[in-house]
Amino acid sequence: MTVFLRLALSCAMLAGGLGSARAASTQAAPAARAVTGAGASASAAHAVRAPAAPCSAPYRIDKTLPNGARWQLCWEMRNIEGLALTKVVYTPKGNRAVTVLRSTALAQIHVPYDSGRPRYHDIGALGYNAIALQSADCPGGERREQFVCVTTRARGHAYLKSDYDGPNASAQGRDLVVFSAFQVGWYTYLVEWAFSDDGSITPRVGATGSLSGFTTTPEHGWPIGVGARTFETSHNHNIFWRLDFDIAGKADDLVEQYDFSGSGTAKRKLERTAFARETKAVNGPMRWWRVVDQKVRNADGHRVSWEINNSDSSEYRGPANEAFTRADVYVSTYRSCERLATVNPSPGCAKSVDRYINGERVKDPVVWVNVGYHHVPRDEDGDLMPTHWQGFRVTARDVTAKNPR
Ligand SMILES: [Cu+2]
Repeated sequence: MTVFLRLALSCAMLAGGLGSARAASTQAAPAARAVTGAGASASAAHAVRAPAAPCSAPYRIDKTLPNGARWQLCWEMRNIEGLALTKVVYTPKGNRAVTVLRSTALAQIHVPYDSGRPRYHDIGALGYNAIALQSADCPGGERREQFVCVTTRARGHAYLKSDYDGPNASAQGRDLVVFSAFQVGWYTYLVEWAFSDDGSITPRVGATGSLSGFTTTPEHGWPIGVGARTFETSHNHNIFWRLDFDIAGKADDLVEQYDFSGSGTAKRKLERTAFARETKAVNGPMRWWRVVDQKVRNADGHRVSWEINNSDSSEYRGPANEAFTRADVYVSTYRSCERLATVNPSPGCAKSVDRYINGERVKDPVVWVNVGYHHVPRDEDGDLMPTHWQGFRVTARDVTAKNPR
């Protein structure tokens, strides 16, 4: 991975991003309060007005998947973060629209090598490195402004159940997929969000392209090429996402952590921790988080929420001067200048996500998710490098009163 990218950020670049997007989006989504309030019936669906289009046509994505689930969102290519998705609204079949995210984008790709250096921060000017996609790069989809692919793809069985008297009940699920590709030195990063027909969101990044060619001693690498002469350096890809949740609007959103104590015993006990103040958290067995709207309920009277599961991380922990690597999830209160998880470019703002967490009361939660992948090179990585994926899952929890199939 080469360095040329992350040099000076010009004022022009700073001007283009989150701050202005935020300002522009304040009129967005009157759908906010519209979610299945208690008593909303399935038949109400057709009576619900779609939210006013919050962005112009090339930037608007509005897809109804085969099971009737609808996703509406906007995209923009930011100079600093690359692809950002904003005003994300989910409408389950037979239910009302609910806003999920005000915005989401990558917040850093930190790449420390096992030999101690180099230690890259690959995001800072990602938008300039977007790759013009060709038709074959966007199978079954449509390219937007060259750089964004909007498509759908199968996600396997949505459900399957036998019926002894008749045919099995089964259905194939489908995802709306939005992605861009970025060339960062030798690497190509595929930056993708999948919006499923069951209300879940899967953000992930695939790394492909070519190995960077850094070589080291046997203890920090793996022999690549003939014999045992050249050892390609192992490294981590620590990828940070920033998710500005606005579930049914930004009011009343709360982040909770769930644990299930009782390892080694027959019983498991649910333990809820509310993050009323800014908090950093680490992964743990069975641990997950959710962002819940404390007022808006589904037809069963349960609070509407989206769950965050970060169980596929290598959980990289760096030295003291990389304190941002020492937690897997951060919850901050919204601040427009807090854009990146490290090397934050905004003047007058803290430089890294660990510093954003300073005990403030969380009024409008922003969740930062850190997912690590330890890349130990192998012969198959040359050349071209097979895509290795990393990401996490965001799952609807009690948005609808039953499976909205
Ligand atoms: Cu790698």
